[in-house]
Amino acid sequence: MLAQCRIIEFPKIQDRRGNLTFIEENRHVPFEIKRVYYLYDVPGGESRGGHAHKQLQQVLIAVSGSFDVVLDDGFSREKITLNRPWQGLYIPQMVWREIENFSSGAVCLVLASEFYDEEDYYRNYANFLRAARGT
Ligand code: T46
Repeated sequence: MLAQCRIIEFPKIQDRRGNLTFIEENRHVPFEIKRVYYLYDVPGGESRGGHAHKQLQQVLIAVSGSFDVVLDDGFSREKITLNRPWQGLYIPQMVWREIENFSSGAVCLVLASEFYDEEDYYRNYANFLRAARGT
């Protein structure tokens, strides 16, 4: 599953008045966008995430500032820094994620393929590992 995580480059319209990036479902992200949410005002040293999803696919974007995303598919781990508002990180289902090292003023915008459903979460790492490894 980690191999399916990837950085997506969105269109960037550069202008002397400032830059503009747009995102269209099923074109720039590989799913229909059913939900948008964002993380902001994250205190220094705090982290978010610490779970995986059974079905949900998401794209994370650092629309302001920067943060690190630690990805874990139950077999290997990788850390990716997001700090460019024209890039998104695609995360498919069954990938444990932790979001940490938020810069001051960072905003993490998330595009999600499904409505919010607590039943879709693995919030316990041992349970996630069992499911990911099929043990
Ligand atoms: C993820 C990272 C990046 C809702 O009611 N609706 C929502 O759409 C979401 C995302 C959360 N909630 C509720 C559920 C909890 O009572 O908000 C509370 C905090 O959620 P959570 O602890 O899951 O927040 P994060 O920042 O740890 O994780 C969230 C997403 O849940 C997760 O899918 O990938 O952001």
